[in-house]
Amino acid sequence: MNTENAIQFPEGFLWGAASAAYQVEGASAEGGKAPSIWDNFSQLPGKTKNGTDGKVAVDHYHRFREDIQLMAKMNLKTYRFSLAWSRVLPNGEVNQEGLDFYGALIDELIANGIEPVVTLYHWDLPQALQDEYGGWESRETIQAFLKYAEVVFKEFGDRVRYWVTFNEQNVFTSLGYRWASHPPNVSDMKRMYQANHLVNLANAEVISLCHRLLPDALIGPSFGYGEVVPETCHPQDVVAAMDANLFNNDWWLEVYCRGTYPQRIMNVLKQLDLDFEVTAADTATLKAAKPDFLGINYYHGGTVRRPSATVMNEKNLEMTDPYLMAADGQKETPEHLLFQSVSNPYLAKTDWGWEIDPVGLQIALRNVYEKYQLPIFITENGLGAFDTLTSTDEIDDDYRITFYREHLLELANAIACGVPVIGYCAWSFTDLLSWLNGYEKRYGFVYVDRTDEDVRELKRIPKKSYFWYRDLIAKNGQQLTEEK
Ligand code: BGP
Repeated sequence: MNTENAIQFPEGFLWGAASAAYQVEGASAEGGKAPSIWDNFSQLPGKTKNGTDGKVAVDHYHRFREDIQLMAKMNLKTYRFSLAWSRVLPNGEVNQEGLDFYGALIDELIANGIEPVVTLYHWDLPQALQDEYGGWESRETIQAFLKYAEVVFKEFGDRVRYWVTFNEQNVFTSLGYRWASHPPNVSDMKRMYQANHLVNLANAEVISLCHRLLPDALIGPSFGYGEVVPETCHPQDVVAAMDANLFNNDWWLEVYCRGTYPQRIMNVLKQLDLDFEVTAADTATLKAAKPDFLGINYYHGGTVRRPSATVMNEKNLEMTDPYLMAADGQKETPEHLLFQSVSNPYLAKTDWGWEIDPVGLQIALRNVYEKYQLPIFITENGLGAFDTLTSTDEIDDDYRITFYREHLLELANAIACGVPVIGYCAWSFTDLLSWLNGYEKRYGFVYVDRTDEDVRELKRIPKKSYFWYRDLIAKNGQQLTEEK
């Protein structure tokens, strides 16, 4: 289906932009804030690009009023941001200055007609919880998370309607516990699956808590979703893509939406001794919680083929389920025998090699909705690029406008196909710190003048895409039709 002549976004569609505390706030040791795991991890040699960190970031902590004025002039309807848990409860006790900061931010947004969308956890666990309990490997951390959530639900629940539980659980658990490229800097798949289970419990419990305390609020996780497609129509490639979607997407979405783990993966994990304990009480907790919406962060999907002939032949596995035949005790990675990632020759790539796949957004939205039947909120989508200032201090980021236009057309197609989409948060409003790529991988509608090494004046300069998005919002997306 296409919407050539009539692009329709729902009345009240939440046009927005998103950020995360560690990536924008700075003031990492001000206002009573304690260190988070990211404050410490970024100081480890070689972990981030040029040792970049969030000490100053783009100084949103001190400049949020200026930033919100820019948002208002852009017609932004919503702003998704995260609370730094270590600012709110630095050492387990409430820090009034931290609450006051977020209270002022929320009030300023509302005064400017901008709906706040608050993420509870965008990766910056208080370091004290990591040190004391082992972070997400301990059920104590779930209790600490619930205490923190209760504080902010009670404090801001009268003004905040939309809450996001965890940002990209799939990303922070795998980068943190498998690839050791995020804190807590661990490379151990058994520990990863265990930590992931506890985060699932925390997610479920905080949703139930929110529903108890704030019956009118809407809460859900933000998941980093990428649809996986087969490289060819070879039936084994199709099976490989099914498995990849299970491993990369439904492994989390099934738990969020149905409270159960896909049996296929549980079997594989058991075979590899990567399984983890799920008690009857855990299952009850997972099943009791139902998100009100699914937040989808969409950057790109993936393409896979069946495992190489070598792997298949070595194990004499052609045309059968490799896990039924795998030798006892082998320590392969779970994905190894099921699918191999390949690049998609039909797609262009960003300066950082990420595939650009707007149609993949339509596919993702339609599939997720068909399976899980929940309203969807696009909580992130954007393009990381090198932006350059012209001699007259402008940024002609036509490539970013093209990126957004193409993705929003596909979003409109998904809506036209019947997917209820609440809103769309571009990543990001201002330029900000990229976790591992420093300050030169720019995502914002607003340029922030700083480099990895030099904080400079942090001057804000709206880019060409800023004005394009402003006009788009003013006409609730109609401009996309005119531009076609
Ligand atoms: C998402 C994160 C964001 C943001 C974005 C861009 O996974 O939720 O916080 O960082 O990716 O990623 P990067 O900065 O690595 O380009």
